[in-house]
Amino acid sequence: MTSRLQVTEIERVRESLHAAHSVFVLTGAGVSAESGVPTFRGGGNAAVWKGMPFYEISSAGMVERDLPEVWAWFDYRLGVLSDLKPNPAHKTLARWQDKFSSFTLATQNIDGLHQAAGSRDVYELHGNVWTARCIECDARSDVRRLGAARPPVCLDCRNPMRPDVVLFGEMLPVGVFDRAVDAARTAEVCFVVGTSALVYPAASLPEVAKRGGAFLVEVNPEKTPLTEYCDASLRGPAGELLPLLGFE
Ligand code: BJW
Ligand code: ZN
Repeated sequence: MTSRLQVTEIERVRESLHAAHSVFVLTGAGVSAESGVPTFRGGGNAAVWKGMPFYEISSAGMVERDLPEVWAWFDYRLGVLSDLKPNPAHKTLARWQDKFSSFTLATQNIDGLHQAAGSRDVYELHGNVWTARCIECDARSDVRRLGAARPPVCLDCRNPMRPDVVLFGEMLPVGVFDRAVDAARTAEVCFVVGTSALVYPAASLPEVAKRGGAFLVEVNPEKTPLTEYCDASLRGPAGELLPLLGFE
C-alpha cells in the first residue's frame, strides 16, 4: 500500500525527474526480481550452487580451477532466464530513454532484460550471460550458437570459452565504466534501482552522481548503505513504483 508520506515522496521525485535534462540510472538484480530472476543478496535467500555461495562459484579463481562447473552454474541460470520477460520497471526505463536530452542506463545485471524491454545502448557493467568469450583470443559468440559442448570451443582458435561476465576479482569491461562515470558526473537526477549497493566499483557511481550535484533517488524495498546519501527514497518494488513517475 502507498502511504501518504510515500505519495509526497513520489510527487517530489516526479517533479525532479520531469524538470531534468540529464538522467542517469543504475540498476541491479532487484529490477529483475519481479520478472522472476533471483537476487544475490537479501531476503535471506543468497544464491548458492551445490553448496557454494555465488561469490565463490562466480569468481575468477573458479574459472581457473573448474571451468566446466562454472558452465554448469551458468547453464542452470540460462535455463531459468530463457522463459522470463521484462517487467513494468524495465519497460518504464525503456520509455524514459527518449524523454531527456541525455539518458544513460547502466546495469549490473547480465540478464539482457533491459534490452528485451527496448532499452538501447545499455552499459552492461558486469557483462552478459548470453555471450561466451574465448579465454585465449577474447573472441565473443552468442552462447545459443555454440552447441552443447562444455566448455564451448572458440570458433576462431579452438580454445575453451567462458561466460562473458565480470566475476569477483575481475576488471570491468574496458571503457564502459569510464563512460558510466562521465554520465553519472553530469546527471541532474540519478536513480539507483534494485541494488544492494555493496559491489564496487558499480556502487561508486551514485556517489559520483551525488558529488556532481545530482538529485539522488533510491528505489528499493530495503534500505542500503546508500540510503543516507539519497535525496529521496522510494520504498517498494520497482515494477510498482517506477510506473508512478509518469511518462506512460
Ligand atoms: C528490489 C526488488 C524489487 C529486491 N524492486 N528492488 C572496495 C572495497 C572492498 C572490495 C572491493 C572494493 N572494490 C572492489 C572490490 C572487490 C569486489 C567487491 O566489490 N566486493 C564487495 C562485495 C565488497 N569487486 C570486484 O571484484 C569487481 N572487480 C573489481 O573491482 O576489479 C578490480 C580488481 C581486480 C582484481 C582485484 C581487486 C580489484 C567485480 C565485481 C563483479 C561482480 N560480479 C557479480 C557476479 C556476476 C556474474 C554472475 O551473475 O554470476 O555481479 S557479483 C553480483 O553482485 C552480481 C551483481 O551484479 C552484483 C551486485 O548485486 P546487486 O545487483 O546489487 O544485487 P543484490 O542481490 O545484492 O541486491 C538486490 C537488491 O534488490 C536488494 O537491495 C533488494 O532489497 C532489492 N530488491 N526486490 C526493487 N522488486
Ligand atoms: Zn579464441
